[in-house]
Amino acid sequence: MSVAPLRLAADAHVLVLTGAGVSAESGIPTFRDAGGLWESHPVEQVATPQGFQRDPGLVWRFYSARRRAALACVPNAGHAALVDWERRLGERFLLVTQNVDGLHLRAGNTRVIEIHGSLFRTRCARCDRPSEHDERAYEDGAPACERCAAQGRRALLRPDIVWFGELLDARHLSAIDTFVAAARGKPFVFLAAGTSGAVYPAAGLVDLASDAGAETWLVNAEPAENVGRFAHFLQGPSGTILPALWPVDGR
Ligand code: BJW
Repeated sequence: MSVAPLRLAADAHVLVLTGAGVSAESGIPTFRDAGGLWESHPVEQVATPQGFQRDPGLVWRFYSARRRAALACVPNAGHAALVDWERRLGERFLLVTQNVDGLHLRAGNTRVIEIHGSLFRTRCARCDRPSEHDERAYEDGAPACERCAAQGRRALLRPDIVWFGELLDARHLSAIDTFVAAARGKPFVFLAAGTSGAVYPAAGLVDLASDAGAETWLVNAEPAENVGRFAHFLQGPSGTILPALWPVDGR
């Protein structure tokens, strides 16, 4: 596939939004494609607070299996390209990911905001103790919060994932706003990759960036639901397109 490289000004800011498609070539299933996660696991059962209340054991089995699967996968060429973009742009780069698989961090990106949480963090469903790194699998029921237990309260631990109907972390949204404000009036590129553009507020970031003057690009296997809001659409696998978009000798 031939891809005309991006032409980036020396002081360009680049905001990238990634979704499940970016990890597909690492072997992690997407959500809404044929054979995707929602086909075998109804979203309301495993990815809503109500589903967790109804059957916390089922939810933990779902996330335990995904923890194991994600740990067995490795980042692909699309992830590696974004590490290179960060290395070249420094503070003028920000990666916002909807993915919870940790592959961007494992690839080496540090300027990453995991807006939908992380498979590898666990928090209490009731108290505000900070979430903790956790790679364990819980197959025999949901674990209890020891801090709550010490205070005589019964509470369960849950995956630190943003489920449907839950608010995103305000600090994350504010960090994105700060980046966009810094990019306003400067050469600014917004690029979304591997996402269906179906879930908000992530699907609305293209509008935030456009309003701040960004040139907008979508890299996706299929036209996303919000494809009409992008100025450029490159159809195909992100693992091929992202490395070709801004090759090392591209500036
Ligand atoms: C490739 C490829 C390859 C394949 N290369 N491409 C405004 C309007 C309407 C509704 C709302 C709204 N604002 C908020 C809402 C409600 C709701 C929402 O958006 N609903 C929509 C379904 C309409 N949003 C929320 O509830 C959010 N909270 C919130 O806004 O709170 C305030 C509020 C609440 C209620 C009402 C109003 C305001 C929270 C959203 C949290 C989403 N969490 C999930 C689940 C995480 C659990 C888990 O991981 O287990 O996050 S949903 C799921 O979808 C997951 C993903 O991060 C997210 C996005 O999916 P993604 O990444 O786009 O994956 P896919 O599978 O959909 O698409 C993959 C794409 O890749 C496809 O297009 C392929 O073609 C492509 N692809 N291989 C390139 N190799």
